[in-house]
Amino acid sequence: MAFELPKLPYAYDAVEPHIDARTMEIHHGKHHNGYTNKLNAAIEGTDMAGQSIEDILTNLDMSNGAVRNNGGGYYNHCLYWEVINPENKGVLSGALKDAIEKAYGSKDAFEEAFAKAAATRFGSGWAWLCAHADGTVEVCSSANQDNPLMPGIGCGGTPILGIDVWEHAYYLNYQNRRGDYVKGFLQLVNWNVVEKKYEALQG
Ligand code: MN3
Repeated sequence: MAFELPKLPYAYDAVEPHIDARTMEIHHGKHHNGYTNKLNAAIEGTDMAGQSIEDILTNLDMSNGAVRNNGGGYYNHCLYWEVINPENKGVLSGALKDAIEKAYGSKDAFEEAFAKAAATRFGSGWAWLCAHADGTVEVCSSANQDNPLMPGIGCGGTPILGIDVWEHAYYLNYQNRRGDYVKGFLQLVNWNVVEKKYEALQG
């Protein structure tokens, strides 16, 4: 069964003014769609066909550039649309709030660390908040379409929040002002979704 481009559970203009509708439309309909189609082509007829995207990435041969780039692109963007969902966003609370405060001291300090990881990722890539099975969390970043599920990326755990810092994610509205885009993104985070992902990892 092939991977499918997920439908957004909200309209392209639902995350304005932080992310503009035209950027959302191109990003979802062209970029994410392209990763999805190329991933399907890359795994067709291999042992990876029929596996979950998580299994494919966790066991990936990193020299397989087509699956590394397009499998990463497929997974990363699925997470991105989920965590900027404007519906029932909630506020940071519960066990995730405790874990973030234990690691960073406060939500503000976490946001600073996350924004720094996003700002200092040279060129194209992603910044993440990852959770480990022992309940700890960490911020990190990765290049291109890599992500922490892949072997040897250097930040561990499972991503529960991720920001795309490729220029295609923000250039129409923000041009070179990546920092302003990151600030806008942090206004959009759906903490209810992120918390559910965190809790699911704790068994
Ligand atoms: Mn992108």
